[in-house]
Amino acid sequence: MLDVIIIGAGFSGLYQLHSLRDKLNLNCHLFEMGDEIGGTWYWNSYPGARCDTESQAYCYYFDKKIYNKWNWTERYPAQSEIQDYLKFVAKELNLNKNISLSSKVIKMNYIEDLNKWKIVLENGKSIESRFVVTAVGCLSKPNTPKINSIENFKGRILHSAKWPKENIDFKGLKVAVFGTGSSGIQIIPEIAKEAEHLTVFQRTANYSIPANNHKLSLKKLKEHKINFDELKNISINNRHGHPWKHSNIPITQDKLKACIQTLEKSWSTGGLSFRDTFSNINYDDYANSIVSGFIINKIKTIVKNPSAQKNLIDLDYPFGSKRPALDTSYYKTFNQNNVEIINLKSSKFQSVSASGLTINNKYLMLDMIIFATGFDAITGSLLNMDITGANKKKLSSEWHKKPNSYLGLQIPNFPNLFTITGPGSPSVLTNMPRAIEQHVDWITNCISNLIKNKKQKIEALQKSADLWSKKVAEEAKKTMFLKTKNSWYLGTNIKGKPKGFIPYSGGLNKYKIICDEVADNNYEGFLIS
Ligand code: NA7
Repeated sequence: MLDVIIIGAGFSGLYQLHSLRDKLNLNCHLFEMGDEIGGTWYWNSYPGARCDTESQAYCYYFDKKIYNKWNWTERYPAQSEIQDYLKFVAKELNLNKNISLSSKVIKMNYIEDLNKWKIVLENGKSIESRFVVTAVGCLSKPNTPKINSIENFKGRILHSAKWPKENIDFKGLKVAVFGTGSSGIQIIPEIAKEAEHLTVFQRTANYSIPANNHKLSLKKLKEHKINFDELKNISINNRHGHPWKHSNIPITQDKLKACIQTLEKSWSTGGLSFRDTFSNINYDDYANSIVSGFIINKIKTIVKNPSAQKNLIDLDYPFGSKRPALDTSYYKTFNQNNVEIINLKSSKFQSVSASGLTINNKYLMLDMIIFATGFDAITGSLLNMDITGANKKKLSSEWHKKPNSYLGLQIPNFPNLFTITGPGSPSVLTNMPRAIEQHVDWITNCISNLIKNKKQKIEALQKSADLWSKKVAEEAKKTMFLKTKNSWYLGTNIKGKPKGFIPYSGGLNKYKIICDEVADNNYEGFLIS
């Protein structure tokens, strides 16, 4: 029997394997369903796929030597470069020998009288361990919409999150893209460069900030390495785990002109730090309306076609209540003659045939349909595994009404099972590697503590999870996140999914203090036996 099974070979699984195997000397094995390591960066290999966090921060901080050895080439790392980076780290730490690829976990159950977990792979093989750590990612179960009569279509259908590994030539093709979230916003300008015609189906317009991506100079790269300790310190104290300091200046009516000038500067710098230009953008209706209006004006200036412009500014929710995107020429793409946008809100979708679809009584010939329609986020990949805990409790039943979890780390009735970046933790609201490192370190210390004290089992108490869920809901009320009815943060993009704000929005910095206090108070809220 193994000490620990880790599921998933993305950022979290790789670091968890290293920590438990090399720091605690445990017998660990990692199972990964992909044919290569990389997690989300293995699957999402669509044209234009790129991280929205800057490269100097979208990497591990736990080992300065590894940080210094790797050289990023661009301000925002592209998908292939991130995957290469993860392969490099796995090689540096000699992780591959404890990883099984093409090994999808389909089922796991806790054997109560023996206090162990049994996991079952798709190939029928089963493996047992004392602990299980899920490192399955928050955006790993793709959401493919059910479109009436789609099975009639004889052209190619692709999903951005399950992108094929071969090179796809869009030249001369008539392509449709469904979805204008971060993935759609990245893929659309790339396909528009080649396709004969591109039709974008927009259900909800999005606020997007220029990425202003560029090659990194050697000087900049050196600077990042010299400033590593400072970068790390700033990121740990940032609400979202990003390497910049929060502004403490609010947008106020009396200084509006100066505020707009500052927004202009931030806009030309580009990046997610735009959200933090002022202290109250994410909390105050007035400040937010100024920023939302600012972006709408930018869209109006960039997009020349009146009908495209009208659709792209059809924004009935405040900036930042849904995840804002970063783009490279997204809005400009709609000035191209080969690109059109159809607003699904005001359209009548009729039918799909072998070579196209009919919408608003108009037939549209298509060679390819691309879904950039997102994910069953945060809980989807956990529920995908058919998990049964103590007292024969199924995770799917336990989470039928809401995904209850203590700190996003453990679920009552599922002893010795840890969930990296699970529901109720800051996860998707952060620069993920920072949230992941915090979780992995906490889990590693927790298991180390159990071993040191000759304990066998740790389990979140029901009342701790209930209280934590309340806290998660209270924190969300203080933000703009509830000012939209629909977002994947709220679970509304998936039919039948419980509705409610899923991640902890109080900030990664505050969350870390809470987790550390829980551990210092002898794992308060957990039952250890
Ligand atoms: P998102 O952000 O969930 O975006 C998915 C997009 O697909 C969004 O515009 C959806 O509209 C749209 N969508 C979903 N279902 C449909 C149907 N049935 N028809 C038309 N359009 C649909 O996923 P992404 O992959 O872009 O980004 C996920 C995260 O990855 C991102 O936030 C970053 O953290 C990185 P909706 O807004 O739901 O109306």
